[in-house]
Amino acid sequence: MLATNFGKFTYKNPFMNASGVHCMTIEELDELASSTAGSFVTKSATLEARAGNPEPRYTDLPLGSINSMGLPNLGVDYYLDYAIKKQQEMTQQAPFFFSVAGMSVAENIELLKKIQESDFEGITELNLSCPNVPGKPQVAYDFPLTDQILETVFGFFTKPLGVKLPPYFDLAHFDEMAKILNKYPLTYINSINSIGNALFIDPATDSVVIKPKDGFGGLGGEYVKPTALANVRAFYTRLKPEIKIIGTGGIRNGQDAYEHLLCGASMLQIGTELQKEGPAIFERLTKELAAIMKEKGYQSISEFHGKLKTID
Ligand code: RRO
Repeated sequence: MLATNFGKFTYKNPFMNASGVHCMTIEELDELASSTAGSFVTKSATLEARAGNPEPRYTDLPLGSINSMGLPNLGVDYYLDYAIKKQQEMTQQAPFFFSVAGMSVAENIELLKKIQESDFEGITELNLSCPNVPGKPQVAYDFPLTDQILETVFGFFTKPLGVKLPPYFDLAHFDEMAKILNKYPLTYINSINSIGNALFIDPATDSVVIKPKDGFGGLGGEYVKPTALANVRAFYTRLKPEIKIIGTGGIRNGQDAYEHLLCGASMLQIGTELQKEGPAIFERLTKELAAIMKEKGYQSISEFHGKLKTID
């Protein structure tokens, strides 16, 4: 009932983790692989391992979360070794996702060359939207730079590739980014990364709640759902149909998942709520989404996928 088409792949259900949550170590990745989730993605990797920003660097908030992790990860070789071993063991036909986030254009190219030359057969996600590395602006807010990176990457990269995008807030920006993305043989885009550089104040202490960047960090959870839905919808109506969409942002229950699918998402990633509930959340979400579909008389996602109604 919950099977979802994603280009030439079919997943048993659309749910997976959002990169960064429950995917730093082999132990966490194995827990996702053996959970109810339809797939999973590894923590965005850099060439060398990184410790990330000083703690506290993640806090749950009343309606979501704020983080400034600063790209902590165990280095690309750690995840690539795991991925190549894991892909042999997996009984599912559809492959999992491997995320990379270089700190420069040159590092992104080097990371993707490494994946291209490796035995990894899954899908690669290029994260162009990390909001939390001091002194490094989010790449995907620089349109010419994004275009230039994609042009270079598709000069040599022949495996399935998607990009993780930050939220956009203006129709002109959706138009401009879609025009760039449509030039390339992308497998998918993932919208949205956290809303960058939010600020949360603890009313009891008059203080910010995370240490890095004087409290500025990426906002996730319930706060961001309307922005995430807008980004999924805006790209679904602008991108060529070969480019699939992963909807990420504010999914806490079956209704949130249903809305992302209605806007045109084909896979769904869970960040903040997975952090709060752990991998058992996937069982709950699949049940809740199936119950909504049953109530509405749908037998498959394809019957309502992308079919958001507007008012004449
Ligand atoms: O590690 C992080 O601080 C981080 C990354 Br790379 C990202 O893409 N999104 C986010 O909210 N945090």
